[in-house]
Amino acid sequence: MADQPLVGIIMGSTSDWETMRHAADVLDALGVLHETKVVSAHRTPRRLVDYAESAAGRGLKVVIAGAGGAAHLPGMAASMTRLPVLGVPVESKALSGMDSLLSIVQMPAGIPVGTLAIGRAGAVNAGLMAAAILAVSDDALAARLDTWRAAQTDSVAIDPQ
Ligand code: RP5
Repeated sequence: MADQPLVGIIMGSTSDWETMRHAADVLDALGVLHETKVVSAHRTPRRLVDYAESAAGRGLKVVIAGAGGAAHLPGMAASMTRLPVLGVPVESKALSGMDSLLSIVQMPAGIPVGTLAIGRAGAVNAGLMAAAILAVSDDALAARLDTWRAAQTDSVAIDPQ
């Protein structure tokens, strides 16, 4: 279907949106349909189960999950779907996102989460990586991604001042 979201962006709280919107922005720029939802591993566990268990069947191809602090959302989502899950550690106030990073990256063997950088860079790169995954089987998207990357290269000034 033409309006079928291919990427699901989930986050533990509305407070994560300021970070996770960068993943959505990248997907918008690349013309990748996506949906955004607040799904908390701790505050809305049943919503998480419903989301993860239905994700593949609803036509999603990649899940991007962002959370901060005791960031169990990406790993728990990955435990309930075979879709690739990209984890974004949101920068926390108390520990600057180190808690989020370590919570997401140290998955046990058998349930992978592709963990990105803390904060905005991680969200941007999660969007780009989701697009790259989809581009493996979508030539038009691959061309758009190549164009996006070339524009980024062209935008880098050689003069530092
Ligand atoms: C996590 O707790 C969320 O992912 C968020 O990063 C953090 C704080 O949430 P709020 O208290 O701002 O809702 O579950």
